[in-house]
Amino acid sequence: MDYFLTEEQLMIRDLARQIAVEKIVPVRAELDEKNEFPHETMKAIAQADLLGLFVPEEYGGLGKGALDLCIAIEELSWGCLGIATTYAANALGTYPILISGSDEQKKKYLPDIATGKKMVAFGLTEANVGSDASGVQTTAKLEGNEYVINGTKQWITNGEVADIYTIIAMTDKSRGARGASAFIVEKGTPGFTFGKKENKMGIRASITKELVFDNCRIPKENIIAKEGMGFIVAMKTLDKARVGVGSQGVGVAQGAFDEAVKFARERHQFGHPIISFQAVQHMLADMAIQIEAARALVYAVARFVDSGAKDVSKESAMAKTFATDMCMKVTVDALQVMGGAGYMKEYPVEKMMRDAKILQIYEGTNQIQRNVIGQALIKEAAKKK
Ligand code: COS
Repeated sequence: MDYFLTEEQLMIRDLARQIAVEKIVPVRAELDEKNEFPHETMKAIAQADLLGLFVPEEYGGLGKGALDLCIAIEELSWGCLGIATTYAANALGTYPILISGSDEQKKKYLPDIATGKKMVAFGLTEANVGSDASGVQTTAKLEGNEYVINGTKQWITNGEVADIYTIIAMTDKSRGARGASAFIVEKGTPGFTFGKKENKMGIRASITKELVFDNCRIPKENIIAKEGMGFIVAMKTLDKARVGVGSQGVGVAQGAFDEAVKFARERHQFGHPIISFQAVQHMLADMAIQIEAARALVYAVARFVDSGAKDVSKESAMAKTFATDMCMKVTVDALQVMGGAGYMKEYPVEKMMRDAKILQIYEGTNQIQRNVIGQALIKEAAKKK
């Protein structure tokens, strides 16, 4: 279907697909097996200027919007969600600076992020804080010209790989969500170390680690926005990023679907290719419908984000939920079409199915997304009264 993408968007799509085909598909199984970071692929992505896609031109980026980023993420996810997660988490970590950072912070950090010289990670989650994001236990105490940070962040994508970390810590625990603040912490700061590398079910080409802060002192200028604004910075960051998780779902589902179609044409049973059987055709038809519906929603929401709309929470949550629930179903069904072959590591679909599961969990579980949508519906209904 023609989504009336601009010439530039079509170029981004083709470029990201080319990287997926040439640099991702040949290595994805090995990276998955070895739980290894995609150094070479990330270099290729940086060389293609895709790391600077969403960074404004004045800071050396391409100045593109949410839809452009979704298109790139979708194509990289088609190749490997672990690599696409590494790429998307870089944007997630940069959003707090882009959305609420000072001019000085933007000037200092964005040019290196745009070229890929420096990578970024976002640190909100903790051992006891996932869905309940306002319950952050990591603290930041102002002492003279420095904030002293103590606490541990868990399951952080790009942990240790990244050079710049945007994290949420409590500056006033008594104020709940309003006591949280956002900070920039650079790798190498004394008192900032990393925990173990997580051994995950899927997205194994992405690196997930703990961030450990033990009396880590950072300059007071590293606060993003003001004290007490951290929760809102985190929420706005997630609002902007979640549509991108939707595009990850579309990309992985498309990848699994393409594999299933290819296999169904080649595999013969009862003297015929299995794609000639209606049972298989109906499964493929349902998969195609769901992928296209999710893509249409993701692109529409990304355009809505690009319109500058003030509140995109509900729509972003809808795109994330619909596309990632779809992705889980489509990857399971693609494997089913392939039968025993799909279950084997010789084919990429079992990996895609393992990878897909995280999409219903990270950047807010799909249950939390439904809460966000529910709250928005209540507010809208109250306004109509
Ligand atoms: N944009 C701007 N402000 C927002 C906001 C948003 N999307 N969502 C909430 N806020 C504001 C509220 O308006 C409120 O402000 P006031 O103090 O002025 O009233 C404040 O933030 C607290 O909001 P709320 O009471 O709704 O917070 P809750 O603790 O109930 O949490 C959810 C809301 C569940 C939506 C939030 O905790 C969440 O998104 N959790 C999931 C986090 C997540 O994605 N974790 C995964 C790891 S991060 S990769």
